[in-house]
Amino acid sequence: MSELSVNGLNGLSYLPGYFNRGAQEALLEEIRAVVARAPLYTPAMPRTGNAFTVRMSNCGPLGWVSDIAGYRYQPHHPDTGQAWPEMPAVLTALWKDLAPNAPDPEACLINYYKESARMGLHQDRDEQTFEAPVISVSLGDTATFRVGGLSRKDPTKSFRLQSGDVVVLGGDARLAFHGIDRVLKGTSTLLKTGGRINLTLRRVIPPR
Ligand code: MD3
Ligand code: FE
Repeated sequence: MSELSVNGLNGLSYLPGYFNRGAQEALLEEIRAVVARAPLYTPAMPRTGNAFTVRMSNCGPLGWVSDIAGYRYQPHHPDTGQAWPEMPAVLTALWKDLAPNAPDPEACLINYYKESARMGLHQDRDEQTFEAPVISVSLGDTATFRVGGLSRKDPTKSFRLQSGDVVVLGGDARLAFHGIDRVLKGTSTLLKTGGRINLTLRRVIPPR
């Protein structure tokens, strides 16, 4: 585990290779089962309705969605109207391992990047609490991701995320600007047709 230093923010930890190849394959099977019930959909940007280049799904009691009306968490899939599938036990175990004092995760956002997909610089602030960290798992092709500071104007640093890597965004880093610049084609054999999956585990509602 290593602390990444960006703009002096505390709470940004990087765990390269947290999941070995066998564990990545097992996790991928769990995600395939989720996506079989809650298909990847194409979110739209608020106001403009422009399509995201990333396709998404969720598991857990809540899921993050975006459409012309805005960003929000909701308990059902925007297309099927069905409740999101349960969060796989391996993900709740990951959370317990890395955020033992945080309340249970309520949402796991599944991002699927094809070769040309990107995610612009943004903050994760649609949750009603920022007490818990966000925990990210990367599967498939390597991505270059960028992390800045608490202001959009702050300088950014870029890092590579490989299949099996985990990042914990806690403390001040929880509200850092970040994004995915590109996915490096052909860098992993995990996904037979290439691309990248990122999972982000989140607590949405303050604990009671
Ligand atoms: C959170 N996902 O879903 S995860 C997102 O790889 C998102 O799909 C990216 O941003 C992805 O909202 C990045 C890794 C990450 C990196 C820096 C962060 C998440 C972060 C900084 C603050 C909060
Ligand atoms: Fe984000």
